[in-house]
Amino acid sequence: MTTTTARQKSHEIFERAQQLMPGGVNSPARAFGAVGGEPIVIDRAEGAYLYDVDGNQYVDYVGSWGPMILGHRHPSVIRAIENALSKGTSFGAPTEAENRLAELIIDCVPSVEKVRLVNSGTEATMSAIRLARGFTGRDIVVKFAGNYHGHVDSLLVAAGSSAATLSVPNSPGVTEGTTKDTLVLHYNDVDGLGAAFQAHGYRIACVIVEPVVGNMGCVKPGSEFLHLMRELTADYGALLIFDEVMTGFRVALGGAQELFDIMPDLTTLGKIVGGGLPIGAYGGRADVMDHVLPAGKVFQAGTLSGNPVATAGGIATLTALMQEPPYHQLEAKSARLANGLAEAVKVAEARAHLSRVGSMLTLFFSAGQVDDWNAAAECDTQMFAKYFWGMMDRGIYLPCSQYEAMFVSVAHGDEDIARTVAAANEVLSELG
Ligand code: KE4
Repeated sequence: MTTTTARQKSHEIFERAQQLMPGGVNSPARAFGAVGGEPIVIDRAEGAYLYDVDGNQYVDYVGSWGPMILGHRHPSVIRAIENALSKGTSFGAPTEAENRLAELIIDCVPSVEKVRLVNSGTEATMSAIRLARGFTGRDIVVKFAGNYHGHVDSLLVAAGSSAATLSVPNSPGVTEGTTKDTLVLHYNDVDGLGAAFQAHGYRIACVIVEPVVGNMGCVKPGSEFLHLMRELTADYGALLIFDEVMTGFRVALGGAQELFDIMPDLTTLGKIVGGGLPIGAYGGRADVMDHVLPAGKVFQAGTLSGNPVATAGGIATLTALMQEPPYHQLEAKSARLANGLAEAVKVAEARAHLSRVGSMLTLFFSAGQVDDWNAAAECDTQMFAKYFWGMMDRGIYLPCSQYEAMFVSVAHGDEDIARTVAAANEVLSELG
């Protein structure tokens, strides 16, 4: 197995980066804080591969944290972006491309009747929460420990100890006032969900949930959990928001709501919807969306929302996914990878468990299955860090945290999967 350890240029560039930008990065997830060492500086990407500035090649399972389901530089996406560029980059005025992308989202995502394009997943979730509060006239927002919805002030909160406990900020700069109406429950805690609605139901504006969690690692919802959430929100007049920024167009063309056949009131999207360019979106029931300015009174705006170059990337990506849905082949490929990793865990007698939904998966260094944040928090993150670097040195680029999901793309071939499983066998046996 070849190792890729020469990373001198990455080191020099990252040294300089730390003098220019906080932590040398433009998003903390990239700083390798959870695994130690320094991030690899990327020069270019193609298909399933990243190439760093020292010329090392890696099989990429981050995929820009989800967007690159077609693989890097998919020809039709690149062509569409180049074509858009030939007409200009931004107009600040309506374009037909925005209609086209909105139509594709509405065609793909079962519950979406109307949609607003924004520039990131965070903007999408922040706007959806404001809309839910504006539509219901209520204040309380329910979220779940281990779910991440972007850096929305009101959602940067520590987990409450019980259903009745309103939460406290977990980032400097977020005020008590901003989080006093945020209730944090435990994922898959059916009783806690019922108790929260019993205690606060008619004051709850919305529940926002990752219908398959990616942000504590890949964690599946229990069969009853999402259905009860849909029932309770409907019964109490609260809105159900599926945060499908990660699962949208990933676990199925119509996201988790198609997979589980549950219709939320609002859906937030990001990542794949832009095909690697900065797009987010929120949408859902037309009677709710028509409360958004200028149709309604809930304010939300954005200079580059619906940007013609970004929408070109999104249109090409969704068109490719609709014309040749890759979900069966992604399922087969991802299952082969998961089975190979699980086998490597067994042979090495490693204390680890694999969790997968479609082409998003996580190898948890845990004693048992991970169903919520309490279990995820028990993971051996030191062991994960050793596994991460062992795989990196064998040219396998994994998400740099135990609490992220790996993504398989259309571009990953059998040889990439085999190379990954072989590397995992070596690393897990060494760690054994
Ligand atoms: P962005 O603002 O990063 O586009 O989206 C925020 C967001 C919202 N909802 C979910 C379910 C998400 O997963 C995210 C962003 N995901 C992280 C990685 N898990 C993005 C990586 C980063 O922060 O750099």
